[in-house]
Amino acid sequence: MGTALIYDEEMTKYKLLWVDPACKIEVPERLTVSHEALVKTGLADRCVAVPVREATEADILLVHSEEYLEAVKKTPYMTLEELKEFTLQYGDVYFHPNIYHCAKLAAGATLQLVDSVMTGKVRNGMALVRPPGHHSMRSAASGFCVFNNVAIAARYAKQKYGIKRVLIVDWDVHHGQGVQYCFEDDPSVLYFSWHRYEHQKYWPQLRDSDYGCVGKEKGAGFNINVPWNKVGMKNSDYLSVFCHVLLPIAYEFSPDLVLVCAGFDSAIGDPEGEMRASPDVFAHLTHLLMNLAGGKLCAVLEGGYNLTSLHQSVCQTVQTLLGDPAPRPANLDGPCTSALESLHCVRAAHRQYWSCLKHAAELPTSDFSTKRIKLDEGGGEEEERQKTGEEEKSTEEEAWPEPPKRFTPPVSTALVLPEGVACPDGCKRFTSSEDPVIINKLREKFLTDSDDDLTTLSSLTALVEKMEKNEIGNGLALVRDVSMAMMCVVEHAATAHHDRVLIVCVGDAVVQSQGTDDGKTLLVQFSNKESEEQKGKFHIPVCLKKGCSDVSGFTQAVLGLLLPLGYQYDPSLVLLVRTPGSGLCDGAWQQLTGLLQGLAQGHTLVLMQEGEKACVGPTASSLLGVAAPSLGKLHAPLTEDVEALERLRLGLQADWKLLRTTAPETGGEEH
Ligand code: Q9C
Ligand code: ZN
Repeated sequence: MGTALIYDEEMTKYKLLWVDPACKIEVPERLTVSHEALVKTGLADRCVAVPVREATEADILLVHSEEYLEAVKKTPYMTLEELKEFTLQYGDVYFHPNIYHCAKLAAGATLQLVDSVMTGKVRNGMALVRPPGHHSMRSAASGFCVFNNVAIAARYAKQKYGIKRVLIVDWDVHHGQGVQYCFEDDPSVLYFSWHRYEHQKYWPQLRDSDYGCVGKEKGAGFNINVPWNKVGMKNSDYLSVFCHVLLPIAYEFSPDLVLVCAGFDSAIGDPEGEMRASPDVFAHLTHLLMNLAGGKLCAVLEGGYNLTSLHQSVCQTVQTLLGDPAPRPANLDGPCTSALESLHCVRAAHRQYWSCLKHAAELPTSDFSTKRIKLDEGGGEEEERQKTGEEEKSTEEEAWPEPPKRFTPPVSTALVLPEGVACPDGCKRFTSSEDPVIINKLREKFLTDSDDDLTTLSSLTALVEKMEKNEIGNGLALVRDVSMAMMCVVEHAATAHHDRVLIVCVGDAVVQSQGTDDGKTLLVQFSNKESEEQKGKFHIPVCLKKGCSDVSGFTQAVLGLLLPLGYQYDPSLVLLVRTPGSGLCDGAWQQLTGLLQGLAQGHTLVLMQEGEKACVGPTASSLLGVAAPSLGKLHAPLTEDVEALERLRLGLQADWKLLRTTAPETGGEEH
């Protein structure tokens, strides 16, 4: 199952024909540069090329009014003066004799992508389109957008394929107000957007873009706005919003299809966004969405105006859709105070709608909107001055390193299996040549004389080395004694140049905590054992009342606790251990396996006890990059579990800043 790429040069054939400083950044080269980069890196060749088509009138009318369509339809016949005149009624957009044609192709390309994914021709894909769509409204063009490509696609997918729930993730740096207005009273389409806001000082300067706009009537709770009130947001800020807002809600919502308003003006170097996230953050954002909706994900280009950061970000996104392991995320030092304020406000605004947020901290009485209201009234001059100073600084061109080359290991998934257990398709059965010296060492260290054990352990050590050399991506071993195998891997990893190992333990394996406080290993253990005390920064027991059998509680722990810990720890190897009787269902286990592959360049080694043969197939498929099946709509987790998790997070957030969801001095004045 492949990745679709939809592009047509025709969409480069319109441009700004007069002088307009607000529009001069939206150039045809945005598309050519992105496409050329995909060709040059060989990524385009690995995709399934799908042709564009023109959206039909019926398609366009799913979102837009007849009057608006009729008006736009006339633009190909207008003179330059008439085009200018026509443009004036809208904000920050321009028309050209060929833009109507391109706008039909942009919407049609998006629908071709939806068709390819929904019919199973491909698993996922990206459409490179111009003009973008997310600002355009029922009867208005706006912000370079003519037709709302993604909004049309959401309605189209629901109508044509009868799907119940669509998630739209808008990671463009602007608020897609057009998408919000289209679905604000519709609970079947969940819209998430983060955007530069600066307390309503930034375009499009709408109150409607603030966190308090959660949707209307039946759609209340299904519109999520994350306003950025400062520029300069980084990878940590983006990833913490994913872990603490978007993903928990998205998993609870359980979409049948994910559409991404994939604007890259939220990346470093962009003159509009002025944010500082590196292009490889999009590999992670993409990866984190790829296990929703059974992997059905359509990314559609929106903004992105720094040609370099744009093409780098596009390549990161497409390469991730293709299934290549994501690069290790660097410098995740936790979100900034302003991002934490936003995070806190959004979680508080949505806690009444989503059970995953029920225990989010309430908003303090002096909530942050007071600041905005003061600004509206002409106050906040002090802040005005500060902001001006900052803007002078940020106009300096900022350089950033080119994202490191990502390459796929020659062997994706290697399995160490006892004789008689079949090796699933696509995986390689792994045995090491048995070096007697190594065998002897292992015999002494682990006090075992079982030849089977020794063969397994020596294979495991060889596998760990091959992962470090990137010759093998990930692996799975079915072993007689998981605890012994785990100790063996951890010891060997250190000598095999693995700097940090994240151990994720599902169930109550006997875990020796000795040696885990030097930071070389971080152990996170999920079980129902009545609370073991937390044993320092690097040994974190997560106690769930019903162990791992409550999918909701478990998922919440994975998204809000394990992922941020894992991202901040940045391991070079993930050791995922499953003990018998953990109670975890296959689906949740596959989600866990899939999500963890965003870490350590995808180097995950799974250890399972011999009796769990039945789980080899599902695990191998997740390791191979097949999307985990959807867990379905999640019910409310157990209150005790949520409270326990919240306590755990609070206790750990001094050490692990990516766990924070509130600003250090909530409601305070500092930034
Ligand atoms: N400097 C998209 O990214 N201009 N549209 C804002 C403030 C409008 C962006 C002016 C930017 C529209 C798809
Ligand atoms: Zn944008």
